[in-house]
Amino acid sequence: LTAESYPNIERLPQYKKLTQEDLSFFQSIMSESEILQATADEDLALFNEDWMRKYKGQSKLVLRPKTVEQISQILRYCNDQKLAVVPQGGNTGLVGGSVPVFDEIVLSLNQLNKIRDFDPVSGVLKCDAGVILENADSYLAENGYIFPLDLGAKGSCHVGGVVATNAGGLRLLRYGSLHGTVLGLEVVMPNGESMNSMHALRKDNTGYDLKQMFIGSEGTIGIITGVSILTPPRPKAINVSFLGVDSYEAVQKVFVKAKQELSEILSAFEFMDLNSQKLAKHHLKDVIHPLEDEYPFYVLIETSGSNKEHDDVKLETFLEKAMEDGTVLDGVVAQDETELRNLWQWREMIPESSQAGGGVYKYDVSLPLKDLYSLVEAANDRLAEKDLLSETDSSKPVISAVGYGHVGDGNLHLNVAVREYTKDVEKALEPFVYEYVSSKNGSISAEHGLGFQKKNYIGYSKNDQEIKMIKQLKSLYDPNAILNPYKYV
Ligand code: FAD
Ligand code: 2HG
Ligand code: ZN
Repeated sequence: LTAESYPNIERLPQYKKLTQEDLSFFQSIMSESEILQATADEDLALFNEDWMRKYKGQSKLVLRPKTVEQISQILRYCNDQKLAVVPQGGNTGLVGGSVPVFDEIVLSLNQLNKIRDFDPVSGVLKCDAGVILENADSYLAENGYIFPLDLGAKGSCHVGGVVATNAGGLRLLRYGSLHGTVLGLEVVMPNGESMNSMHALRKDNTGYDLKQMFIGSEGTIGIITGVSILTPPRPKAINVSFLGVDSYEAVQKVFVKAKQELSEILSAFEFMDLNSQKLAKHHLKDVIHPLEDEYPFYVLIETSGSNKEHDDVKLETFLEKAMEDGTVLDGVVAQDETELRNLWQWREMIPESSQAGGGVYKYDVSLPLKDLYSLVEAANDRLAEKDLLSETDSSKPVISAVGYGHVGDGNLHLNVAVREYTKDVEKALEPFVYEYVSSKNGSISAEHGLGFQKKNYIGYSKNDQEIKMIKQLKSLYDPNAILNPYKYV
């Protein structure tokens, strides 16, 4: 979808259109390799299109600075000239926040990518915002530590990008949110001023905790250039088990038992419905599913600890009990690293599998645990009622609506796999999904943010006073609104 296909969006005339003079300025502060321009053969699609290929901007210029000083100069200039800018990390965001809507300049952090410092005693890592998450984690592994966040996009997303989205990921249950683990940030403000707050302190009660404002701000109020984060010791023993259960009730029972029996070694608790596994099977083709028979729901449990024998005994006892009382119907435990990765892929590949048929509408919500799966049922009913859904009939736009997610965090991912993006499907689901979530006192974004997709729906999760204060902050720090326009603020 391009901005033109959205009836209520028009390019705002307050933003200047790029001129030769502007280009000359950028060329005066950056080298050739740091500036990418659209040409007849190069439409900058990698930077204009999002991961889902759902949103497409028309930027003619991508800047890829290598220093914080350059970022300051760029923003100071853009602010003076009223040129709009979209900060971009690994471009793996799932709400259309990382790509331009019209001709905004893309400021990519992918060349600001150095590890700055690591303290092996405290475990505090300081790095540039553009370091790829997996690279940060590999560096930490060499030092016996682990990045306190892991997600399927780790090979592409940036440390700065995950902080800007406040991504949650697969182990939030164990290591908590970035609001707790990030100890400091360096941020360039829209006027070019740099806020250096790269602290390494766990405790610091001296006034407002300014860094929190940028965690989850989605590039609307400043550009994160450096991150200081507390990393935990890398667990020596990891176990993964993949279980089949017969109802969502049973998923909840297994969760309670897992907390009781595995307590401090539980590091992930994920659930998947049968339809999500069908999509993954279709996508992964020749790979054999871990469980021979089909079950209505699946659970992936990971434990991490420091003593393999101890963890093995705990997991065995837990599984024995859960199978004896019939809560778990079948299950496997990974015997080595390869099997472990194989089990994880049946969870981690769902986002990709669900869009392989053409496209996907994604809803990332928080709901009370008892209501978590009811949204998937309600969405399926609604799509069937509107006659939009069929697994086999290719004249219907929707292939399947599947549910999975981070049960441990009360976070459901509803993915509606479609053959193509259509207004009919979008209208059937929005605001229906948001109304449903709001009626259950949930959040319309648990971890992916609002971006462009949910810009009109913030009112379902924030009240008028909260929205007023968000807007006040935005106009205080970005009075010309040059940063990430047309998005949620
Ligand atoms: P981008 O996509 O480039 O940007 C995201 C937003 O942050 C944009 O609004 C952008 O303007 C802004 N931004 C980026 N960098 C900066 C910066 N340095 N300063 C200021 N603003 C910036 N999310 C989860 O929470 N949990 C998951 O388990 C999870 N799994 C995923 C699996 C897959 C396969 C994919 C594709 C995505 C997944 N995500 C998940 C989505 C998640 O939001 C992103 O992967 C990640 O947070 C975005 O990082 P990025 O560097 O790609 O940022
Ligand atoms: C995950 O948990 C990510 O896999 C992506 O947050 C979810 O694609 C999605 O909807
Ligand atoms: Zn997720």
